Amino acid sequence: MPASERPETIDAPDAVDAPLARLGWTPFFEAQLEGFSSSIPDFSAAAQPTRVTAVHRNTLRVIGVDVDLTIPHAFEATVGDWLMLDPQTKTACARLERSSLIKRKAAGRITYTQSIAANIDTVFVVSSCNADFNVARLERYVALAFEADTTPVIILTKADLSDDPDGYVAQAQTISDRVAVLALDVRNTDPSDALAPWVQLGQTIAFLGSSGVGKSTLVNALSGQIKAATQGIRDDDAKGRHTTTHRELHQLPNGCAVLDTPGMRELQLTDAASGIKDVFADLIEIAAQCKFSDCAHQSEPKCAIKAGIADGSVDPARVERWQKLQDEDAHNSEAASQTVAHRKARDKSLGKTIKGLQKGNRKK
Ligand SMILES: Nc1nc2c(ncn2[C@@H]2O[C@H](COP(=O)(O)OP(=O)(O)OP(=O)(O)O)[C@@H](O)[C@H]2O)c(=O)[nH]1
Ligand SMILES: [Mg+2]
Ligand SMILES: [Zn+2]
Repeated sequence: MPASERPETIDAPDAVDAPLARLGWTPFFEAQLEGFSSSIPDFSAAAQPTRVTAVHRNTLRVIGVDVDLTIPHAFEATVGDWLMLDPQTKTACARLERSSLIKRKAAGRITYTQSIAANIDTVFVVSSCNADFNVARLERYVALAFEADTTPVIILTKADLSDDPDGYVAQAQTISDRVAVLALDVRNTDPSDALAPWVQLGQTIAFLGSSGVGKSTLVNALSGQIKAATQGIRDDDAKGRHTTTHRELHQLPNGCAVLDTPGMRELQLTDAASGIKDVFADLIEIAAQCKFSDCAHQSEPKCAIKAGIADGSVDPARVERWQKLQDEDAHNSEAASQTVAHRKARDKSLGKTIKGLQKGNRKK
């Protein structure tokens, strides 16, 4: 891995409260505390920072210094968020600004955006050297991570099961020259050294990928103990059994926070235009040479992308995947904003109806 791909600076843990640093607290959050008490109504001066480690149907689990509580939902918090906890009421009185937010189109018919995690520094995009491996899927995850302002790293597990792990690595390396790619045999080798550049005190890392690729196995290997259940995959198609069922933030002995997530069945992007641009930066650079600035690279004259395909310097399959992701993202972003607009309009008209009823009642 080139040195340039390693994280340059790790927030100095001694600049902030050490026990909080072990939960991922950095100067970015510390700086937000000043001025809170005056600017936020209902803010308790005794409020203390706590991190959301799990989101349940009706509650959040928050952990802080000498705090481990279940509290009601607040501020649309997601896993990884920092909430200021009022020790008296045991409720959240503020959510800190996020350093990053990973979101996707929620699975299902109605289009809305689902937050997956906040305040993640590094996203380990996990796939395995078997039938799960798929460049198009990896590109999606990498776009998601770029869009969220995190650093993506591709991890290819089960190197022990492949005759040619280097072949998988080479394919994954074609995705982006900004993304480090590692092949690991997590069964027989401790991954701590290979992942050490990212797995540091005060950092927060997240494992994302399909079911059965070995995310929880990695979490357990890094912690040196069983934090999460793991289970064998199906023999016929190498698919996992959805062993992890909810997102949970764990603490590693070295003070790195690590998020284990359930395998995603499908990952649809929404509002990810800039993340997609980051992944396909090479094609965007070439497309800048097309005669027309809005060239669709189909039948336009003097199209640099088509010229690249013709001379073999551009992979037509990659162009197709780029266009497909762009279209999907545009479609989902539009549909999601319509859903929000529809909800707002519905809430407004419902509000009017209620007000009308209240008026009617008062007249009676
Ligand atoms: N041979 C081999 N098996 C591995 C490796 N990493 C994980 N496994 C196995 O893969 C299976 C699935 O691993 P899990 O860690 O449960 O996978 P997961 O990604 O957490 O799956 P979900 O929780 O369903 O999303 C388990 O049987 C692991 O022992 C590896 O590097 N080599
Ligand atoms: Mg798991
Ligand atoms: Zn073109």
